[in-house]
Amino acid sequence: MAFVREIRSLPLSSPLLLLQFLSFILSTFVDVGGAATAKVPAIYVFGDSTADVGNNNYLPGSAAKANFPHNGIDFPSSRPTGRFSNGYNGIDFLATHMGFRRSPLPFLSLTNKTNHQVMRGLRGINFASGGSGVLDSTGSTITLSKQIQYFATIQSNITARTSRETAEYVISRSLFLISTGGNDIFAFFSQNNSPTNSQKRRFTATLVSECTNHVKALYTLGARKFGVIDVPPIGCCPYPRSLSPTGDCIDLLNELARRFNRGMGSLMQNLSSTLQGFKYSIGSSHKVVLQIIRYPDAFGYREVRTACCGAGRFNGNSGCTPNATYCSNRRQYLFWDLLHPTHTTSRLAALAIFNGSQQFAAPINFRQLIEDSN
Ligand SMILES: *[C@@H]1O[C@H](CO)[C@@H](O)[C@H](O)[C@H]1NC(C)=O
Ligand SMILES: *[C@@H]1O[C@H](CO)[C@@H](O)[C@H](O)[C@H]1NC(C)=O
Ligand SMILES: *[C@@H]1O[C@H](CO)[C@@H](O)[C@H](O)[C@H]1NC(C)=O
Ligand SMILES: *[C@@H]1O[C@H](CO)[C@@H](O)[C@H](O)[C@H]1NC(C)=O
Ligand SMILES: CC(=O)N[C@H]1CO[C@H](CO)[C@@H](O)[C@@H]1O
Repeated sequence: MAFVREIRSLPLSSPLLLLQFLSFILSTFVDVGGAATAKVPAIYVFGDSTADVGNNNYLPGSAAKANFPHNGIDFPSSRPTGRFSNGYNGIDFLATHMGFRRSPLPFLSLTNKTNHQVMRGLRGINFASGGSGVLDSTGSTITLSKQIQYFATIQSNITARTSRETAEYVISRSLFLISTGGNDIFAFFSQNNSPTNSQKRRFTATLVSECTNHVKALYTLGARKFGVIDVPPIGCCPYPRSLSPTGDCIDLLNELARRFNRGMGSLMQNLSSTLQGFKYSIGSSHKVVLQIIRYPDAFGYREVRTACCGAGRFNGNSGCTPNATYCSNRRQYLFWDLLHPTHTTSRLAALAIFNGSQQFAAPINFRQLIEDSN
């Protein structure tokens, strides 16, 4: 119930705004692929399974993997790559919009040859790891702190092999993409599904404060342009719905996501007014997903509750494994598996975040962020 109230009160529901949103999407579809040269030297990606392009494939014991069918069924050659998607994920589309021919490679796929790392590092690297969170205690995969340590080794290799000036030039003009927070919220929820207001406040304040350390660590290593992707209404994923007796979204998860997102907005604004040269945009996958849930028809969706691939209620009881069933009309599904969006949803979200209005990316969109050359 609270969830319904929430989406009704969103200020982006006027038909005019929706029309503008749709028309920019149509105009941008034509643009994609015609991209010429990259608009930033490199993209460095940090976060969880919403951004992982295969790092976890290199972690033998990890449970958070997607390098098996039916994942990747719509990827070129129907190849599972470790992306939690039927095709590409949001990072892939953002990289294309920024003029790259492909998404930056997973850090763990790079060989240990310093030259190779430096060459790749100059074009961007993806450090994201499915299952990770803001907190080191969340998940058992490559923590965000560890991802930043990996970047530090790349930064020092670039500096050693080129020059301090080159490293500073490349890194300060590159985009640092961060997509994280959802797993911390799930972990908190699994330990306490009826927290008091002060417990909620304390938890999200801890997350935001830990993010302050992460972002400052990257700034110290030379990062200046930050693209943060906020936490979607994760209470509406097929997995939480499958736990809910009524099949409704789990409000508490959505509320924690909103609190964390608000805190991140405040944090980034504060950092931009205190740290020299600090620039940022927060892309709202949250608002894109709420729009799709509210206006499925307008976006060509037929199913916004059940996952395309999985098992059990809402296909939300287990992941997309080789023995799971999957849908044929994948373009009409919001969710690919119990927790992740489809290729189609990721494409829509990336377009809105890259080139949309302030509803979807604020205070500027990702295009404006990377075109800012000061
Ligand atoms: C971004 O949107 C503007 C209109 O707001 C449009 O002119 C432009 O072609 C779009 N660019 C891309 C790369 O999508
Ligand atoms: C790089 O070296 C480390 C430790 O020496 C090793 O664990 C890792 O598997 C190596 N990575 C690759 C891609 O060979
Ligand atoms: C941002 O700054 C304001 C004003 O100093 C402060 O009240 C707020 O707590 C800060 N937010 C974060 C997340 O640091
Ligand atoms: C599907 O396979 C997974 C492991 O790949 C297994 O845990 C699960 O029980 C299987 N489910 C069914 C319905 O066979
Ligand atoms: C020259 C230099 O800084 N080399 C470092 C490159 O990164 C690896 C780790 O990935 C370090 O072990 C090297 O010392």
